[in-house]
Amino acid sequence: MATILDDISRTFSEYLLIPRRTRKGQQADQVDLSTPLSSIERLAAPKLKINTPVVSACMQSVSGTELSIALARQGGLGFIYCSQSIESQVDMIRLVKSHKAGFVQSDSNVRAQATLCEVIELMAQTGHSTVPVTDDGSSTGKLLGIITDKDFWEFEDDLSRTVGEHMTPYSEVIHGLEGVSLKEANQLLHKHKKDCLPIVDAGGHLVALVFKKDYVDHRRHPLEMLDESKRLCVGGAINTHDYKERVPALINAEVDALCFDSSDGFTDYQLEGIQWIRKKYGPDVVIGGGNVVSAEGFDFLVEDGGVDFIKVGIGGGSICITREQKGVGRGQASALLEVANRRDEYFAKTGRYIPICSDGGLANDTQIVIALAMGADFVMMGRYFAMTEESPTPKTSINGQMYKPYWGEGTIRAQNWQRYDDGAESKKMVFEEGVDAYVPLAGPLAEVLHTTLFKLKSTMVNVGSDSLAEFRERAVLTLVSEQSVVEGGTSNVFKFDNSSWGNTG
Ligand code: MZP
Repeated sequence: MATILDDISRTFSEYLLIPRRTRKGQQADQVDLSTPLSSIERLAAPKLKINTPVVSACMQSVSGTELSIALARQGGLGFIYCSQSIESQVDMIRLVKSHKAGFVQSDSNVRAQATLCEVIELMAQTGHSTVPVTDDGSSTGKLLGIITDKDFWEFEDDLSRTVGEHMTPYSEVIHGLEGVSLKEANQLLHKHKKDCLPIVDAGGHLVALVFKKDYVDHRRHPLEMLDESKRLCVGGAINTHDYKERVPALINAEVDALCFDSSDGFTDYQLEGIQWIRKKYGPDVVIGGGNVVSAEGFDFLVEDGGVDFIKVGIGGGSICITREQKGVGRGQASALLEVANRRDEYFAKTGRYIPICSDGGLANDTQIVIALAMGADFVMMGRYFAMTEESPTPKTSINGQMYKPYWGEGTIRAQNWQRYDDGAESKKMVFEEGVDAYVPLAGPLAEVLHTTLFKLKSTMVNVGSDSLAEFRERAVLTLVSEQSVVEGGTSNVFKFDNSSWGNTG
């Protein structure tokens, strides 16, 4: 006969945090939100740590290039989806990694014979006001000079004159030599009061450009997730079907973390995939596994597979209908509590700490806070990021409101056959596990996330915690009754409806 668990499948909205003592001097702006994304062996430093405990879902309508860049700049990590060809996933990863390397390849170049009119057109097209002049007009040609929008007056000068007549010639261009470090390049920019530093090789060919604005930008994003070469970090989703081809390609593109994207990770297929990657690439590559919703699933992927982090959650996603369609899943709070408990037992027994990611179903900022209090090291979100300006879908106006399309990976639209079949050969999708929907546009990622994280930090102060580890340790939660949920809202007051003020003038 089937086993019936004693506990009810519970969700985040059924819990509240009880405040703990706040120490003198504890303030939201001093809370540290950094968290490990890879296993920790006996208190050694993790291979990968993120500065903000949020990652974006491995979904077509969420983790595009622009979103992954925006999220990495806020200290989180985007997981570029694998429901696309290996080549296009690799291209997206490369785009994120090359976004702001400090050294960038020049993408607007001219020959000295070009006219001012042509260079004005180029500047308007690319938005760049500094253009290297090379012998063949390419980004790797011999550098002859630099022309900027300060070298001519568009409405005064004769625009049929050549770039060569107006540019700063190479002999007067402050430049760096190939091999110079980013720090030295920035020092040259500072010393010579320049905005752009061309880097040339021993033969005088253009290699890269370094911009002052990138340095300033970096200083403005202190939590930015950078790799050792100062490039933005990015994750890549993988599946159990083509990992033998996809993983080498992603590793070659220098992806920072891999993550199996599967609604059910408690399978021999995923175990084989993890073991294959470990055997080929050793312990250094960061691998996430899942999804699981039980201690048994955790043991399977950690003890047998050796994953770095575990994703928890089946059926809670905002666009997910797996529970309705298949009768599989578990309330997200119950799943997370059980897996986090097993993670702590495993740590006590082995000294190996496995970070846990709560994936899907976070309906508001409060639930993010509760998930982190319950033991998640970080959260993965789809809907939340789909609502931002940077998600890859187009803005759409419906009845005067702006929306963005958001669809599940288990929809026919996502054409993601591998994820939802039984791990064998791909086959035609017989039923959908996700829906195709719209979400309201919330604004730029940085602004939306800033509010969420500020709320999180302020709750952490209520619980007397300076770090996420301390938050998990000190958190005391209580189940709430339906009546206490009602009590938590406003009561017996007339609420002003801001939106109606505009209508009534
Ligand atoms: P949410 O943040 O929108 O609530 O949930 C995002 C999560 O839902 C994803 O990270 C993934 O685990 C899950 N997901 C993605 N597609 C489907 C589906 O089509 C799904 N059923 O459940």
